[in-house]
Amino acid sequence: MSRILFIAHIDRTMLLSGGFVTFGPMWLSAVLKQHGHECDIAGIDYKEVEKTVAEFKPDIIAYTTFSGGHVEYLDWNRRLKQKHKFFAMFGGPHVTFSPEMIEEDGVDGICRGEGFEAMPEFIDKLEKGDDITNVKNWWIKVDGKIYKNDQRPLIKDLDILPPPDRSIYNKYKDYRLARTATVMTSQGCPFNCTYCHNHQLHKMLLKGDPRFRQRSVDHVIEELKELKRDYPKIEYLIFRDEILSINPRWVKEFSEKYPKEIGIPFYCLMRPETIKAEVIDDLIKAGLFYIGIGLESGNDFIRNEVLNRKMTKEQILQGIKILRDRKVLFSLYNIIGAPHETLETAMETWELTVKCKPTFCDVFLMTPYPKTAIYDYSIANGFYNTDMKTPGTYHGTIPLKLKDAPQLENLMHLIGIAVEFPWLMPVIKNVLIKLPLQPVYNVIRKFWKGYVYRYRIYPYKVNAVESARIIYNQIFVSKA
Ligand code: B12
Ligand code: SF4
Repeated sequence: MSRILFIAHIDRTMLLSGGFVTFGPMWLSAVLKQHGHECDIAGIDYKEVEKTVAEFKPDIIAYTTFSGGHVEYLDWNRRLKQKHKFFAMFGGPHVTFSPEMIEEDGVDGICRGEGFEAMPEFIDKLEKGDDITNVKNWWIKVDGKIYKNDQRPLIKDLDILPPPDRSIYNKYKDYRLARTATVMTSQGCPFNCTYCHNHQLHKMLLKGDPRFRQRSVDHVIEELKELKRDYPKIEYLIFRDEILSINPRWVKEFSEKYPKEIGIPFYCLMRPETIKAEVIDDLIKAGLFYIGIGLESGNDFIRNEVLNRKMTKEQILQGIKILRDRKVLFSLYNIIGAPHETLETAMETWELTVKCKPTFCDVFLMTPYPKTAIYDYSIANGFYNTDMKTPGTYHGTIPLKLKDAPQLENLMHLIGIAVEFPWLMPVIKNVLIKLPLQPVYNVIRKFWKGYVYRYRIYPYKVNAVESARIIYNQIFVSKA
């Protein structure tokens, strides 16, 4: 039996308001517990991590890395290594695509891609003192020498997995108090948007590996029955799948079983051109409360050539009409700051969004993650900043070289309001985005978002205790 401490990003405000947890550790913990191991988690900040290490005394520290956040984990790991003896392993999207992180000081092993089989197999060998240099998916450093192994096939049937182990988060009061929980029914996405990790994953697939896998409806329902039993406060579910409703037959079965057995209102994501009336009707029957849609850009060249979204404006408007005809609440998510973006192209995004009349519009700054197609495109086409770092948020500064960058950054904060009140756009475009008032615009964006979340797109109202905890966390605890 090994003691494994997962380190993953934990934001207590997000735990309470959105039940936001990291699925990798939760799911891996469930699998590892089946193999008789003990698991814990930490990740609020270094102080919490250090305290947990001292108390839990892990044999293994297992980091789930996102690009950008990995830098902090490397630092934490070096500091921990000075005081404690443990095996430091790293998994998650960052090391999957940047496995050369194995060369960093203090990194003992990295797991590329799926960990469900790779992690227990590796730990079993480590525990027994067997050769650990030849386990598939792993890059390993032993006595300074690096061993690089091939990928293994993906698990074909996700139903063989136990449900994610939510209990590792129970030590956080904010999680126990949360009225929203997150769920994942699938892995992968068949599309190839240039800024997303899926096209990178597709390149790593072996013959016979599917691009998209979904658990059976019954398997998901069993998990949700447990969730209802263990967390009776839950009033809202967020399906974290890239696209929940890719398979209409699955949705039909879900719409028959979910309302009877679970009946909790839910949120999910969809692509506009995949919106079909029958599927939406089934989702509504199941309990759809609110839906998130990536519009991304109103400029055809940026949307289809640069971002590879492959959908026309007409398709977007048709999909949105289906939602509006049924009075479904929906958010549109847009990206500002892609290669070739100018104020004019961003205005096209605003115009198309206004035509769609969403319940809410959220806008993010383009962040090209290392090894993605958009990252390579940015370099090849002169948009790359040599001092570009991977930012930890989509709401800071535009990392690419764009002539209108400062104005676009200001616009990102104000565009949501300008979608709601289009008559504000002339003053935003001609005056406000030219002023150096970004911190003020940031506050305006956050207030607007808070308002919409409170009054429009959550099925319950945040109560006084929750508000007090959220404010306390934001001031004293949360890093985000
Ligand atoms: C849900 C989600 C969120 C949620 C929850 C975040 C969280 N902390 O989990 C929210 C909305 C908050 C979010 C925020 C962000 N996200 Co996000 N998010 C996702 C999403 C859709 C699902 C993640 C997930 O749970 N996957 C399912 C689990 C099972 O997969 P997994 O984590 O990869 O774990 C598997 C393997 O990687 C491996 N593994 C994982 N950890 C470990 C550890 C060890 C030791 C081992 C051996 C193996 C292992 O085994 C697991 C099982 O196979 C992914 C896309 C995706 N489908 O993965 C993007 C994704 C992870 N997010 C991404 C990004 C960029 C972000 C943000 C940085 C965006 C931003 N700038 O604000 C923030 C960062 C927040 C943070 N620091 O946590 C990127 C990461 C890209 C990259 N190169 O790192 C992804 C890949 C999407 C994309 N753009 O391509 N995100
Ligand atoms: S549709 Fe969404 S999840 Fe799928 S590749 Fe595009 S951005 Fe990624």
